[in-house]
Amino acid sequence: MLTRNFKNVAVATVFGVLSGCSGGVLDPKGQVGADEKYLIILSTVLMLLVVIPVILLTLYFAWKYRDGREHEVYMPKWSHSKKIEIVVWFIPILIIAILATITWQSTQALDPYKKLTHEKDHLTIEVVSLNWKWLFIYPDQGIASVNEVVFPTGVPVEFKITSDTTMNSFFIPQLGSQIYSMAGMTTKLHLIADEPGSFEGISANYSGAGFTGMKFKAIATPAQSGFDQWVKQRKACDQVLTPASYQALAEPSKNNVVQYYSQVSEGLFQQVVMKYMHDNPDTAHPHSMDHLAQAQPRVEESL
Ligand SMILES: [Cu+2]
Repeated sequence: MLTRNFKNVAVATVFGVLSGCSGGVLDPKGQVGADEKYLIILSTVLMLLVVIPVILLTLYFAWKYRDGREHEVYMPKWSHSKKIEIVVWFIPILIIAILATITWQSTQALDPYKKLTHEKDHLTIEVVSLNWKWLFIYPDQGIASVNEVVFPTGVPVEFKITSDTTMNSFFIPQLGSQIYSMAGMTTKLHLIADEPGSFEGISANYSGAGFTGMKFKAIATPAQSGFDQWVKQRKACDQVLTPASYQALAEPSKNNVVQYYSQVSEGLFQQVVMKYMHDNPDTAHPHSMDHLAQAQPRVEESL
């Protein structure tokens, strides 16, 4: 009876702990997220190879050399052990070498700027972080949305990200990789959803009073047709994103509802980026998006 109760409690605990993972980085719904979950688990296990023996040996030595012990050999002149030296040097070096190799390979493989290898073309979505909401512009579809981003399942998405305010961090935990959004710069992130669903999107970088409400839904439609239909619906609404209505949108506001724009004035994203560059003679002339992306140092390098 007692055993069965214990089992129930144990099972409930395990499920309780695991359910805490749903919706986070340990519950990935796309290839990038899945690769990163594997990395997290692999590096944790490698580090536990050191941590667990250290904990066990600490307890063992505390017990072995306890006060009042008998029959231990007393060696006051002891000073060196090849065996111990080998263990304390070789094992950490080996683990660091393995971690370094994995880090090197995975930073190349999971480079957020690198296009995903996929038979389908990338869908481009431009992201602007505002106080305190997210604006998504679909340059090819000519529409925009606030606090909701929609794309088809199984299609790689290229996010081009900037900020019209302080630094934020664009993060959809279940799809993987977060990246900073910064004024006057474009950062890039390539993600894919392998399963349809609605995923939480957040800013992973505190940006002031309305920060807690600065959330968005990332919706992966089951098929391309679902996305096309969503675009069609957005085209039907009557709000238009012009430089003037953008100015109104960019005013600080908290806990924003989802909004849609059926049209977006051409090059708005680029204008937002360039807004912060006018004092720099090197960048004062108009740039094409691609030129801009190439000319900028990458975020990692510039930090
Ligand atoms: Cu130039």
